[in-house]
Amino acid sequence: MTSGTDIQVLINDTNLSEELRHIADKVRNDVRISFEEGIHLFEHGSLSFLGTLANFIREKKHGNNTYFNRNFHIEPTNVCLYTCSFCSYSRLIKKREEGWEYTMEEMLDIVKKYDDQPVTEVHIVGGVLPQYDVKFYTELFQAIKRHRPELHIKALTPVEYHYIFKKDKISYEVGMQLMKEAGLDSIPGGGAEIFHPEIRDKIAGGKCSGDQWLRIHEIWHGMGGRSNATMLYGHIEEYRHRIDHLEQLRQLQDKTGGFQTFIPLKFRNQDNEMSHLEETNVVEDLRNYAISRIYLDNFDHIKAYWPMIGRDMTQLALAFGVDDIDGTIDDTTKIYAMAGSEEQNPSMSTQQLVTLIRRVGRKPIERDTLYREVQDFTDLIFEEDNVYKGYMSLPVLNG
Ligand code: V47
Ligand code: SF4
Repeated sequence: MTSGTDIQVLINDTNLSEELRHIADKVRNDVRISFEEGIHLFEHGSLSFLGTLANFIREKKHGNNTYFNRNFHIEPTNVCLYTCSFCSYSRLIKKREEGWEYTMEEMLDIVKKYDDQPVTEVHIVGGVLPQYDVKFYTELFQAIKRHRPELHIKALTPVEYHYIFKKDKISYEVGMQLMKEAGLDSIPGGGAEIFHPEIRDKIAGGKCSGDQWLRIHEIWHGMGGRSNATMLYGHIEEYRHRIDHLEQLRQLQDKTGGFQTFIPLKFRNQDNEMSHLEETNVVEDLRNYAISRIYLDNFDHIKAYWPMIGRDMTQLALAFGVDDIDGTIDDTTKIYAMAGSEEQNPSMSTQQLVTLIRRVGRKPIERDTLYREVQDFTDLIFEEDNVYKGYMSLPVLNG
């Protein structure tokens, strides 16, 4: 675990450059790093240097607490009229037979499947198609709330919102108000990709711009709503595009305080138009988590999306700034399975998730979408499971 002493060692280490020691000093004293320093970290920060800084921040904010929630996903369709080159969905517009387009009833049936399960959140996101419009989504949210009022609806991204509001010729403000009244509780982080137009125009041309993505979140925050943010990295972008992305999020967060968590999403290269690109390696992924944690000083949480990166990598990420690992997902989240995620069947029970967290000496805390504690699993022994009893005797839960 990282202490202030570990950082002090870096500050005094004359083998390190002046610039890196200065950054370590800033982190030690809670001083924000600059755009140029962010780039410098990407270019010159070693894995161990970045890990020490990021873990210091993570433990200062959360100690060993590691959050997860119990949620399930609905993907209304896997067909999309946009053609983002990193996505496996858009090709389906040509191969419709491989696609699905759920009706309202089919989506409600998915919700009902979880009636007797202690889930707190439904995460709804998928492709963009004309039949899924303002009327459809407001009716869907209302129907979910009628059926299960306490279920938190985390749904759609500015990509869908921009499209459906434009189609109905209503402003973002009016549109988001309609969504709120229908039962929308929060907005997930998707659709952010890379904000910088040099990259966005090449990989996600046609859908909402970076500015529009940020504007919709700003309006939602202004209405008292909370949301998440992502960054799709490891394709054709340069480090300056990543830092630009983080900078824009940091500036909006200064203004609104409405973001809860930042989720770096590693580009996966299976079955999409960028399959020729090599994926980033483990070291680069951990460095990216760490720099995100260091740069986004005004974000409470950094999340690793475990179905995408796999269980071993998730455990590693917990030492590089990550304090949240998303949810227990009992059905296959298909967008990732298609793009080549580590988990071909990404489901993990609460018990498995708790074990994963405990094994690396952290404290598993179930949260709801708004990060209110639901249950502390640190000392809970699952009755039917004798594997955990072994771990409980290890001195791993320090702090
Ligand atoms: O915006 C698509 C990404 C995102 C690929 O807010 C890909 O809690 C990697 O945003 N390789 C949607 N990524 C998912 C998302 C999300 C996930 C988990 C939790 C939350 C949250 C949000 O998935 C898209 C896009 O950036 N994506 N294709 C790919 N080939
Ligand atoms: Fe459509 Fe989203 Fe895939 Fe782009 S990333 S093609 S908007 S589903």
